Amino acid sequence: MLRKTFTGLLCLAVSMLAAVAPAAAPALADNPIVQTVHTADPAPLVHNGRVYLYTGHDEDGSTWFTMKEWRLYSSADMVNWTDHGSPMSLATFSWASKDAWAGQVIQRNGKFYWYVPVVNRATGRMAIGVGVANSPTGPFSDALGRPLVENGEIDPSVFIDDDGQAYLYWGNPNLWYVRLNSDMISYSGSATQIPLTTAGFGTRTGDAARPTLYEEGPWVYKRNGLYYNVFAAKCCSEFIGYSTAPGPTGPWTYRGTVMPTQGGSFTNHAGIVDFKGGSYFFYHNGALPGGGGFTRSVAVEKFSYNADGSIPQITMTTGGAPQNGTLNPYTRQEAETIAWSSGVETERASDGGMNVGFLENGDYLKVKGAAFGSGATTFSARVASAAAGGRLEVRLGGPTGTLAGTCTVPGTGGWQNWTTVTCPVSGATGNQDLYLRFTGGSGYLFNVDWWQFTGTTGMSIR
Ligand code: FUB
Repeated sequence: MLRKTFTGLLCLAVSMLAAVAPAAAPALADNPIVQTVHTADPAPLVHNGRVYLYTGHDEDGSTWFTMKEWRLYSSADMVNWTDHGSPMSLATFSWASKDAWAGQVIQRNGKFYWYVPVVNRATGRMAIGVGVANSPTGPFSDALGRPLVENGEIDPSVFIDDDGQAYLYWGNPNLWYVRLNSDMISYSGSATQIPLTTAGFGTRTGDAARPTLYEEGPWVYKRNGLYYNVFAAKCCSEFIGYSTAPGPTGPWTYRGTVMPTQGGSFTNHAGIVDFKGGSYFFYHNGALPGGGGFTRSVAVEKFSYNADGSIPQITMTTGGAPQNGTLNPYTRQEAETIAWSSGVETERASDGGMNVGFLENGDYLKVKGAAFGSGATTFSARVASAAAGGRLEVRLGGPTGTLAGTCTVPGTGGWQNWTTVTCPVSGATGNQDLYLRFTGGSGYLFNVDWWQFTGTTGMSIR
C-alpha cells in the first residue's frame, strides 16, 4: 500500500516550484497522475469529452515487472482524475499465466477493444490478447478465448487509418504489424516485420544485436497525413524517440528524441492524444516515494507540435499539464476524482463504483479548480464508517488552508453502510482548489463515496 509517504515529495515539489515562481502562490504538484497505487505504461483514449487513461499496475515493492491487472482513470480536464478501478486483469484471460504488460484501447463498432501482452500458459511465450467491452470503463471480457497473435513479443499499439483499415503494431526486439479485419479480433495476411534500419529508427552503438534505437512500446497514430511511431528507445535506461512515415507501414524516418532519459525508471512508455484543443504526452517514471524501475507512475505533459509536424523535446515536470476547464462542485462528484492525495486509497464500493477509504487522521485529497461562482452554502458527502467516524474538513487552497466547513461523520455500523452528512460552508467562491481533509482519532476513520455542494441559490447548478 502506498501510505503516509507523500509529504516529502509534496514538500520537494512545493519548494522546487517556489524556486522557479516565487511571486505566485505555491502550486502543488499534479504529476504523477495517480498517488494511490503504482501505475505504468499509459495508454490514453479520448471518448465523449473525457480522456480515459488505461495503465498497468506495478505491485508495491516489486523487484520485477510483477503485474496482475490493468487500471483505468478518466478526466474531463487533465488534472482531476476519476479512479475506475481495474476493469481487466489476468483472470480475464483464462489462457494467460502472468505479465499484464503494456496495451492500448481503441473504439470501433460501438465497442472498446483492449490489446494486451500476457504470457500464454500453454506455450510460456508472450502473446497478444484482446479484451472487449461495450463501454470505455468495461467490464472487459476475453474477445477470443485465445491469443489474437503470438510470437513471443510485446507492447501492442492499435490504429485505424482514414480508409478504415486497422493495424496492430507490437514488438521487442523486433517491430511487427498486422492488418486487423473490421471486427478488430481477426486479421488478414500474416504478421509482417517492419525493417529496423538506422535511417528509420536511429543508430544504437555498443549493442550488435540491436543496431537501431527501437526497443519497445510503439505508439502509432496519424496527424495531418503524417504517420507517427513514438517508441521507447535504447536500453537501459530508455528514452522516448520517434519516427514518421508517409504511410502506415513505412518507410519510416527517425526524427529524434521526444523525452530524454529522466525520472528514476529505466523504462519509459509513451501515449499521445489530442484533447479539447491541446496535445498531451503521457509517460511513466519512478517519481513517487518507493518508486523506481518496477514501481512506476504515469504522468502527463501538454505540448504543441512544431509547424512542420515535428514533436518538440518534452521534459518531465511535477506540475503536469494545465487544467483544461474547471470542475463543477454543484454536481455530484465521485470522491475518487482526485488531482492529488496523501494517505488515501481507493476500493470497489458496494454499489459497483469506487470509494476512497483507509483514511487516517490528517489524510487529504485535492480537487483542482472547483468553480464555486458566487458561493457555496452547504457541503454534503456520502460516508460510511465501521469505526467511530471523524470529521470531514472542507478546506480551500491547501490541505491546511482556509477552513470553509466541517462535517461530522458518525459511525454507521459498516464500511459500506452509507449515510449522507451535510454541513454549512462559507468562503467558497470563484475558482479554488478544494481540499477534503479527514481528521479524528487513531486507525481508519471513514469512507467517502461522493460529495456535492449547494450554491447561494440553494440549488445545484447544472
Ligand atoms: O510494464 C512492462 C513493460 O515495461 C512494458 O510492456 C514495456 O513497455 C515496459 O514499460
